[in-house]
Amino acid sequence: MHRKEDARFIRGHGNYVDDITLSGMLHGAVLRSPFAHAKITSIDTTSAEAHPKVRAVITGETLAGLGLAWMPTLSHDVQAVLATDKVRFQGQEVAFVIAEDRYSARDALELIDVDYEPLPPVVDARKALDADAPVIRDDLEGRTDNHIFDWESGDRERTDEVFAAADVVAEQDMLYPRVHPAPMETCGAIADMDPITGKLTVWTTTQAPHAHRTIYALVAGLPEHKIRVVSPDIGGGFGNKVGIYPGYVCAVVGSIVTGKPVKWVEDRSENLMSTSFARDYHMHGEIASTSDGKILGIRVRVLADHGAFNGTAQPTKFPAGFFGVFTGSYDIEAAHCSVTGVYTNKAPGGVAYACSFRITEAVYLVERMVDVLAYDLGMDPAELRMRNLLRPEQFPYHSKTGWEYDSGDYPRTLRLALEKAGYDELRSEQAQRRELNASGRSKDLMGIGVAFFTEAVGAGPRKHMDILGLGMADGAELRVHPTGKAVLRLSCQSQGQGHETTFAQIVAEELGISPDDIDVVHGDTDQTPFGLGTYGSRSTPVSGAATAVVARRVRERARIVASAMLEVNPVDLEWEKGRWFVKGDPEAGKSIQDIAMAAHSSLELPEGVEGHLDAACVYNPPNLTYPFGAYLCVVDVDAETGQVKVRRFVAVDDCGVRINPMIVEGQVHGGLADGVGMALMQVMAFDEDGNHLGGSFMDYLLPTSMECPSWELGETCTPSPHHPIGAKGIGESATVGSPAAVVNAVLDALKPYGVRHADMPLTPAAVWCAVQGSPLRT
Ligand code: MCN
Ligand code: CUM
Repeated sequence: MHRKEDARFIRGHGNYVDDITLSGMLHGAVLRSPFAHAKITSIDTTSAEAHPKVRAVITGETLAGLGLAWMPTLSHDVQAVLATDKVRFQGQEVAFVIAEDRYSARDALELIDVDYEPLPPVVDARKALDADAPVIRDDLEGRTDNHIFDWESGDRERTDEVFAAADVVAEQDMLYPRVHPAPMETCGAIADMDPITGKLTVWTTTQAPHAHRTIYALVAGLPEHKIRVVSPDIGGGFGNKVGIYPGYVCAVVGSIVTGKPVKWVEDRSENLMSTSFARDYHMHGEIASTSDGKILGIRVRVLADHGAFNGTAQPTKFPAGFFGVFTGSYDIEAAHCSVTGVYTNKAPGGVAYACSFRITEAVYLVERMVDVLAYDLGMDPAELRMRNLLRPEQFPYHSKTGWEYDSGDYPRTLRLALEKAGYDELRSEQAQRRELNASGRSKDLMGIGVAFFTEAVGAGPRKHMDILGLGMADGAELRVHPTGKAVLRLSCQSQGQGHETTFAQIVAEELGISPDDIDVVHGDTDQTPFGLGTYGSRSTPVSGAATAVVARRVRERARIVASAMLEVNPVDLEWEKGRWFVKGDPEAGKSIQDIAMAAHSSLELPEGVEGHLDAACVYNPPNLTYPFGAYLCVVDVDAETGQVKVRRFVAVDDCGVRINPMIVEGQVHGGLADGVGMALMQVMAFDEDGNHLGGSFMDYLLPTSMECPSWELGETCTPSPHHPIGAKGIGESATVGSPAAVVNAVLDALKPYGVRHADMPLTPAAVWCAVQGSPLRT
């Protein structure tokens, strides 16, 4: 089925925040810090206020007067809305100008005079805990260092024992660099405080409208029914639109101060420099095995760079997200990891870019470590994986770090990927190529990279998972109108994933109503039930389950109505898609449309049965879902220029039952392109003063069709046993699994040069330096 929403998108009729214009609307712009770390000694806004088109200038001091200078982050920290004391990263919000038009607001920024006293910045996370490191968060009481948290998982002692007894131990330091999802649409908001009704409406780019509303309620002290958050069409979120940004809060305050609606939409550089980044994990991995390649244990130490405020959005009990699944897809005896989070003078964030709550980092780590081990053992990396993958009979599998993998048949999926790629032929082609290289007849290298991943998505069971105290369940409401058309209301919010299509398909499958007759309403807190929103590929696992459950409840209500219509006992009715009929008499039946009309009619219903045809549900998932996949990448590398070309990419994904195969493939295509981008091109770089070096698309590179091969997809289907329709999430799988496949492929190409590891991004310079055996200078 084609996507219902594309009819408006491909005609240019999407309705994004910046398309909305309200009567009398003013425009805001943010003044940002040029320094990574500096004391603010004074801010003079006189000239800006004198600008003929400026209506107001808001500073940290104005906000402090309202008790709004600081706001809570999603990780139990606070973040400056507008700086009052210091600036803590380049691009931090310092003042907000409200003017009659966007250009005047921007012009007036230049009229604001701020005196800064620069302070030494902490740029390298590895130096953040040094005794002489400047303390970034001196706003927090009693704070004498840049330490945020320590978190560990697994059994340290048991792991140490396993390592002590192992034949082989391989160690490797690796960095998953700071990257940014860079969605097509940047972030923005329009705030409209109605002075008569006291109702605040915020149109905003949010992946989690209900969570945002509750946070506004808590921060502003307004009751929730006086706040309406609307998330219209969104041009990509990728985790960038989970958090609340200072610009949103400034727009709200601006509307209160001026009595007019205020629009604030950031530009591309602001998006890249100040909004939620991803990764920035410095990892030290160790892997232990027998000499013939049975993996015994994995041990990891991580230093996590969280920037100037701990603004990552992770479930409360999981400060390092779901990094705990770093044991990957393998049957091992023991594992342990410890993660230390630190502050640095960089933008806050940390949940973004299809990360599945840090499973991107975990999968990259374990898949690189398996290749490092293969290198040391002189074993084929695909064979090493096959030897250690969990076996189908081990499911449900209880991992050594406490996760319950719901279902899987890993060897089948890996075998399929190897067959599709023609693995043996590729290896023989490579052997021939290496002969040519060795005899100096060619400098063209070829590499084959394999990665196998398992994700844990669909957060999550309320008793284990909450964000800022809000449990991670989601509501759904389904109403069938008298004519048999339906409306489904969801708490999650699509940013391009196609929910208006796929969620209609779930109802269609359960009730036999055409998906064209089912309207999916989302992204408006006044119109939808409460729930935590779309991220961590949770919509299908949680809201998708809620949708199947409400549809089934409606079906059961329909059965009672049908029994009254047919004057039979409900137990004597049988369901076939779209109708209830009398067992043994298929002719005597009523379609769901007939039943819907009857449910709204004067038909007498049994005692205690209400009329109409609707249902609601709050779905509290019993477990996460565990999608998985096997990826294989083939690259050609020019040893003389360091240029990498991705020749082929085979991706076999298993996300259980696929609701819409085309949408699933689209999700995978997008994620694979992300992986090529991260592996070869992307990094948010900083100089030693903390200047951001990637504030535009000239420096922060996005992959295009030129860098991507024609993806070769395959699938296996292992339904989730606890999900009502057996579906698992897919939205982040390819971003999680693909970087390791590409990096493994490049390093496989460089094997003859004795290169075992090199960090992303594997730019031509990085590859060339690795070949030369010289350190990369950035
Ligand atoms: N789907 C399906 N069958 C399945 C699983 C999913 O047909 N077995 C469909 C779903 O119904 C949905 C889509 O695939 O239409 C993605 O579903 P899901 O895996 O549940 O992920 P979410 O809908 O929760 O989307 C979130 C996920 C995340 S966290 C990031 S980051 C990301 C991603 O989606 N951001 C995206 N993919 C994106 N795609 C687009 N176009 N834009 C983004 O911002
Ligand atoms: Cu981690 S990016 Mo998605 O979960 O929105």
